[in-house]
Amino acid sequence: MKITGVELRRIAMPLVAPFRTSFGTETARDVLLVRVVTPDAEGWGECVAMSEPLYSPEYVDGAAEVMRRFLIPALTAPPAVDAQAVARVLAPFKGHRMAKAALEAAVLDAELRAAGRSFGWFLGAARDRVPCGVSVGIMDSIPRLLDAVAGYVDEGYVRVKLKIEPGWDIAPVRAVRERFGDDLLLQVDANAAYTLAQAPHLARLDDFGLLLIEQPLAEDDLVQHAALARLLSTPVCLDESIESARHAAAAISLGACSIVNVKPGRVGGYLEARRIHDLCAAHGVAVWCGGMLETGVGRAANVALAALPGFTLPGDTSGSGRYFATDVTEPFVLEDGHLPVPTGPGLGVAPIPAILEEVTTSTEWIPA
Ligand code: NPG
Repeated sequence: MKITGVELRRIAMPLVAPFRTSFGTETARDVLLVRVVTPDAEGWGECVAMSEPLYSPEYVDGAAEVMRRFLIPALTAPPAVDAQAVARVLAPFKGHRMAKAALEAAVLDAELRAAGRSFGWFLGAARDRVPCGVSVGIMDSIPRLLDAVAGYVDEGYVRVKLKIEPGWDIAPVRAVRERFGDDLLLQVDANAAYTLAQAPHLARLDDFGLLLIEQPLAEDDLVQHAALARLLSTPVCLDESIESARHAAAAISLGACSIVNVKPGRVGGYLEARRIHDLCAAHGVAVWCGGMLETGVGRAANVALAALPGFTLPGDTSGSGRYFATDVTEPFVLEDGHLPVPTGPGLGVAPIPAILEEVTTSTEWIPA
């Protein structure tokens, strides 16, 4: 496939409610969409970098800059490129995995649309719908948290993840357990907010029958995560620490985690995400699909990935309405706690032109 050019499109998507984590509060999603144009088809990718480098070193302006200056010229230079080749062509440029993932997804989408095949087919989806969890931000008070969780449980979410940080951990978890009972699938996510010295405190979470504790320590603390895992009965899951299949292999050998959150943007794309899935499956390590407040473009691909057989835990693949009043694609709507895996060519969804125009803040065309 010869790439004719790539469009970078920034869109502003207000969130239905502020989303607070241990690293910051998001009130709107500043999204960079990429549209790869080829003679046969065009494809979309969503870059999951946030406006500020608080979750990871990448941020939206930086992603746009590295794409226009280095990644897109490298991708459009060869006479032809396919999705399998994207990571290799971009490998000389260090890091910038979220930027690379968006470009790879757009090339894959174009390729699959041209072939009339879906993401789910390409990745190896084993089911036609996936069970959905919801990630609940840090709130001002426990009554507010309980109201929010009650709303999501009523909507049918099959698993709840609570964001935690020092000062907002044991009490909210206890309150949610007491109110919703032991059958609620419940997990917590610290986004690297603790140190190993706080292990005795984190061990108090062991009383609440959590599915897992996600990324308690800093992203480069693999050895400390292994030490922590030995001190907790709650399974340790890693997110920020796992940027590649190599990191996953190292974490598993060290005993740093027994569960992995797979986010395609964080690991450089859906192909690397599938490699992590395969590696974890071979080691009996469960994986689940994380979320980065994606629009329907990124969500479609995530739902396809979450349908692979090793994704044995519900993901942060919530319905569009959990994030946005109006999604840029046709909305993903929960049915009985599940989302259907799109079956149409490529992502199976595409931005709706009129909605896209309304939310666009800038566009840039980068010809080959
Ligand atoms: O449902 O998409 C979602 C949000 C899931 O909690 C979620 N994402 O740390 O995993 C995370 C967190 C996140 C959101 C991280 C935005 C970075 C940016």
